[in-house]
Amino acid sequence: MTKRISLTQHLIEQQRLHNKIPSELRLLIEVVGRACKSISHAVGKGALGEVLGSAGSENVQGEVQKKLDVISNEILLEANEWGGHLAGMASEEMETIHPIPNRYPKGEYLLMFDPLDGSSNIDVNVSIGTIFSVLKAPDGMTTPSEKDFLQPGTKQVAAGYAVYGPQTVLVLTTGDGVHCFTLDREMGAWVLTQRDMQIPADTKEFAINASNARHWYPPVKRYVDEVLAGSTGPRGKDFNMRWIASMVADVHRILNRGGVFMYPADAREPDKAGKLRLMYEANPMAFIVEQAGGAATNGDQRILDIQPEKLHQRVAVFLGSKNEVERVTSYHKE
Ligand code: P6P
Repeated sequence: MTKRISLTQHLIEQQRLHNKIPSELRLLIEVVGRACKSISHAVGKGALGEVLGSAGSENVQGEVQKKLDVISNEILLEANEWGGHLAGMASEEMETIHPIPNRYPKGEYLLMFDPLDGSSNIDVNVSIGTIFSVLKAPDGMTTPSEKDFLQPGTKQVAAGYAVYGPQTVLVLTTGDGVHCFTLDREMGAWVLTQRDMQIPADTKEFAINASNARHWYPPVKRYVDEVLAGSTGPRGKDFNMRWIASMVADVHRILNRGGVFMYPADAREPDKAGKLRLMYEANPMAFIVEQAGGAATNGDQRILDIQPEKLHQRVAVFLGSKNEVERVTSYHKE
């Protein structure tokens, strides 16, 4: 077995050997890693920690907040406020951006996150996770405003997610491949367990919430009908379907064995945007997927090229095995 190295050693190697990441960014990623360990601990307690169920409030999305949504958001805010590497934060759980309090030093990065993705799975013990994205603050910025966060996904300097499942894993890219760390609970350390993850270009597995089929636009309906027809249809091979309703878990499966994940816009939304959020779900996942040799579009263009207009804007998402994403995207263009 190859010698295991920690997240810290991996990041220092990236910083020192490859000059890929500045020390401030390394520190930021380590702080986020520590926060994800704390969230994993809180999630793992379940009913014993009296952290299940609803918080009795709604977030900016109009979704009922779970206690663990609020706890996870607080953990990330508190862990990152004092470090001196951030100029501001934004979260799915907060309507406006969260500037760094004046009593703390400011840094040059902006951090966005979905603190606990897949909340509908919390109370039934199905994998959930944290998704995060890091941007550089615009040059000359003093006090951050929402517009400073509205940068296309190509400007991300780091992105990652944690999955709180049978294992707790942290998957990270800083633009130099995708690497996976598994939490060693005895040592409390993130240990490198997979380097340079690669998504197979072809797959026999697709992920979509099929209960929305009657609302889909024709290109999605055509793609899904073809994969459902399997070896009897134009694809000439049988497909399997998975839908965990936790994006982090579906994406992690795809990173490990290929697949195509789809959350399309459908006839229910007049603005044709879909459900998932661009800044702290689609962009970080698109950066990771592309770094692993996959593709990510909104059916029309590369997700990373989209110029954001609003902090919580939604976007249609097709991501995963390159050849399948290109196929379903091509159907949108016919
Ligand atoms: P649906 C979780 O709420 C989430 O944002 C993603 O993690 C997941 O892929 C999707 O929504 C599930 O949506 O409509 O199937 O419940």
